[in-house]
Amino acid sequence: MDALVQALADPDFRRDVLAGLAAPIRAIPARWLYDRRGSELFEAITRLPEYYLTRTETALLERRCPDVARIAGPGQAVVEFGSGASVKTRILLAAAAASAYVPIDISGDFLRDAAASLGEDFPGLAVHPIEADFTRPIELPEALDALPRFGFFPGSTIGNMIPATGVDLLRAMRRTLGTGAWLFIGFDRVKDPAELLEAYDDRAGVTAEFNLNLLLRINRELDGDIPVEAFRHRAIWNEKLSRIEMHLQVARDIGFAVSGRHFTMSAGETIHTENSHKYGERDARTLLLAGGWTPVEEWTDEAARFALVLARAEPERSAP
Ligand code: AVJ
Repeated sequence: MDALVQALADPDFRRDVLAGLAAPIRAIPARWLYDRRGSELFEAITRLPEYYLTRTETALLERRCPDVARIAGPGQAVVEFGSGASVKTRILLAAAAASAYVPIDISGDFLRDAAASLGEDFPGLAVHPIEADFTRPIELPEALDALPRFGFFPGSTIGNMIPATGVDLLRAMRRTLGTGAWLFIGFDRVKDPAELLEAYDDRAGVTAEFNLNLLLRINRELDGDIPVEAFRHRAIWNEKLSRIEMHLQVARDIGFAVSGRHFTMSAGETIHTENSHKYGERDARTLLLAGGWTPVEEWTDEAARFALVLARAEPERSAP
């Protein structure tokens, strides 16, 4: 049985978990939070009263997509990076008179289902799903060669990356979309740390369950015996790095095994599981410029909790 579990385990998951648990500062990449259960829990998070992000961004999209459509013009090939959140895509497409829609995601099944249902709801829209890792430049289908390009990256997903990785991603998007393309991107704003902490440590404990689910996943998929009940969810505001961090903190000294390797942790130690960077008005612009995108227009809600920025890949200039 153990041998079977081991043989079926995702080798990338095992590599990341073993390396992350052995590191001096223990950390596991946030992407592994999103197994089936993790994705369900994240959906539940988006409906929590404390988690203002999704609600605020969706209302902003409803209100501002007509402006965006006017600025960018009709006939765009809308390229969505890490699709799946098709609610937001529908708001954009309903306002935009786009010619084509290109959802890019690493998870193929989900991608094809979402693409099929969108194709039905927007007849006349050419849908070209691409199963790929969008952190690297992607060759778009030839059928789109003549169309203007419009990248869509909502959800403050950019906030999951440290700025250096975010800039690499923005540059890869520029390579994928080409000079002259638009990028429409969501940023969560810096705000009162108390409000941020509530959003990442809700009263109902859904975010805690989302975080702790990673340990259950490790035990199940990597033949682990981590005592999950010894861990607690922690959300921390890191002022210097302008980000919320999620950690799993152990309450007592423990020893456990994962994939036949043994680990120990002392009371109070943590495993870092996610970052969610928050950007001020100028921070967001600087990040975009560093990634090769010139901000053109931006919109926020009345409380300036969340921002949508429309940027453009202008021709690169070497002087002055
Ligand atoms: C999906 C990365 C935007 O950082 O706010 C929510 C993930 N983690 N609550 C975020 C998340 C804990 C979310 N993103």
